[in-house]
Amino acid sequence: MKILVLTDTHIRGTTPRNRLDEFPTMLKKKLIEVKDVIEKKEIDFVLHGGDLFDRPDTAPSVVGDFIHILRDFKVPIYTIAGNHDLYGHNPSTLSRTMLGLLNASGIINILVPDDEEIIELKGVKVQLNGSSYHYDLDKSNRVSDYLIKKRTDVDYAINIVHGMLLPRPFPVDLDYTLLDDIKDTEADITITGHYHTGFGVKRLSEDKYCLNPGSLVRIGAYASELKRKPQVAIISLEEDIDISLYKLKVAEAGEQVLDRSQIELNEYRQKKLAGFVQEIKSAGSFNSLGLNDILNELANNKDLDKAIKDEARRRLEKAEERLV
Ligand SMILES: [Mn+2]
Repeated sequence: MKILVLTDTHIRGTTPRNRLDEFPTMLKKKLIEVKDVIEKKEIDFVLHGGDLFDRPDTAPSVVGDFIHILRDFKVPIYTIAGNHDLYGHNPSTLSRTMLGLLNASGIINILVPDDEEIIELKGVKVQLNGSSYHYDLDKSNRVSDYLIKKRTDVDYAINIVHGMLLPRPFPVDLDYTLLDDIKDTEADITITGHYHTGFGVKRLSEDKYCLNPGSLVRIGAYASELKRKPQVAIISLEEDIDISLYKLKVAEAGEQVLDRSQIELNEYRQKKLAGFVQEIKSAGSFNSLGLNDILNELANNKDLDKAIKDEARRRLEKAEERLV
């Protein structure tokens, strides 16, 4: 059985200001290459890690264009909702979104945590579970979305989560889950999206794997994105698990598609923000640099006037937005 994995396609009809090329055209080219890989490697089905769309209300004309390509995959597509697929990052809005519409029309299939999909092909039986984005994911040591039970009658179990699963701690305030925290999962392969840089293939143990091939698109103007070549993963399930990564040939070098001046602007803003946080810290007795802590302490600080508090909140919000 062969499975192709891709994530965070962020389908949209416009070009982000960080990009130098025409984003929708390039994304179509990439997905057509994915279609060719599906044919050539005789892929049985596709797993998508969420954020299929950049917005929940993507224009019907744009969705229509991309539906043509997804249907050309000619294999089932299983996915989960990413935060960008939903209104206000709220899972209960799914039925009103374009992703919800694609699910209702059978173009894609949304996986859920407790009711696994069973696929039996070429003598291999696989269980698929999935967790869409929700508010509590990755919050305060909550790992339950990553821990699934494997049925006794399947050969392999795969769990796909739109969460911030990372190989090592992140140096900024951000909710995340570490690979080390999910060692108790019975999933043979845990797949994530959300973290656009990705971490490729990692082993949780002798025979358990974690996979995040990284976003298929480069939207963020960060130095690390300049070096990254978008890729998909191909999982082969037979007697053993084999996972390989395939870099897209149509994807151009980072310098060709990302605007360096935007990257420099972002770095400049980050430095200014760090300086601002330092100033705020010295104006109050802030014990921690966590975003929520800063917001709470700001609310309780009686020595800062309202305009400063509002400006601080606005800048913190903007800084957080850039981390997504
Ligand atoms: Mn994303």
